[in-house]
Amino acid sequence: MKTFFSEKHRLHFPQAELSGGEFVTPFERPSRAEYILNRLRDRGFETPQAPGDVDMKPVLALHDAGYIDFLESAWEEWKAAGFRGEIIPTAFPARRMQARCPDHIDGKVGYYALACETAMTSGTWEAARSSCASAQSAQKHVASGARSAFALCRPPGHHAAIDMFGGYCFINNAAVVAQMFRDDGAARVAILDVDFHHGNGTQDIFYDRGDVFFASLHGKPEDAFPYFLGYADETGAGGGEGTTANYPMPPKTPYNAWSEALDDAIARIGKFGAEALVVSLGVDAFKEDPISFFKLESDDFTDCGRRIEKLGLPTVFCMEGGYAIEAVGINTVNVLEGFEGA
Ligand code: OKP
Ligand code: ZN
Repeated sequence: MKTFFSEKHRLHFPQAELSGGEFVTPFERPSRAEYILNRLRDRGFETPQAPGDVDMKPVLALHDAGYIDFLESAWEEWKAAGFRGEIIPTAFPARRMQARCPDHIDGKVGYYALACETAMTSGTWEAARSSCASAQSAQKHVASGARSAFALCRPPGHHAAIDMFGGYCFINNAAVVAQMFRDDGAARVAILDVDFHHGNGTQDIFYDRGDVFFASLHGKPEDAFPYFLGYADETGAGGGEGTTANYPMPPKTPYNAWSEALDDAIARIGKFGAEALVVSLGVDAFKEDPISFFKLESDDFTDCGRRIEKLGLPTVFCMEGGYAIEAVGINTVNVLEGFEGA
């Protein structure tokens, strides 16, 4: 399987994440990519290919134009306002307030944020674009006939909604890949999100569309980030009724229960008639993940890859989360090896 990766991910390295009332080193940090790269190399994968330039057309087809403008200019506006730290939102359009975008950058940041753990810095926008570019190059490789490809995306994407960043995400890479498969002529596309966290952004983007099926396995919203989406009774709306499938699961969920949900999601995707598959590949369902609560073992990820392969679909894997950093490489590559027949 070919892999795609941009060194520009390093341009996104905030120093601080607000967690439990403290500023800590962000869980989503550049070294995560190193562990994955090392493991890919050790297991005999070809050297990852650098992506081409990002194509903003499918990005703008899914994300709000004002949101993309905001991401592009946020750092300059933040500096121009005289702020000296990293960009962190502090005020939000909460219940019964106005949903109008303010002019001041401090207000704009809150308007376009869904949470405040995710800081932005001078290189964040360029890194987010390069992450999306890797996903796009992987899609092009598969669209031109390869069975599968892996995009080592950093920053990740599945929390990025139509017009909101947060949960370490800015551009929804997996959604962009799905849209590109549609634009290339696939009538129906599926996105399978196996990251521990609900893919609220992906769900938001495709909620009322019947052409893209979205399935997510995740910690139940009563107990896990992003808290405000991902219930089982969210099944799609309008033309997209029935094309969203959520599998919220409780603390300590082991692989036997998790894999039942996986099999159900896979069966639904098969019945839907998807012609291409995008996997939001987070490996934070791992038992030792520091911010998650499922109990998957490293070998379970290999089995997960095998089960996904049985769909027989052209498949693009986009990296999402996984924070037990030394195991992130092992678990990620296990999924890819399982898919390839290990
Ligand atoms: C991003 B992805 C740490 C809480 C962290 C944000 C989690 C974002 C996960 N105290 N909350 O889905 O892996
Ligand atoms: Zn996650």
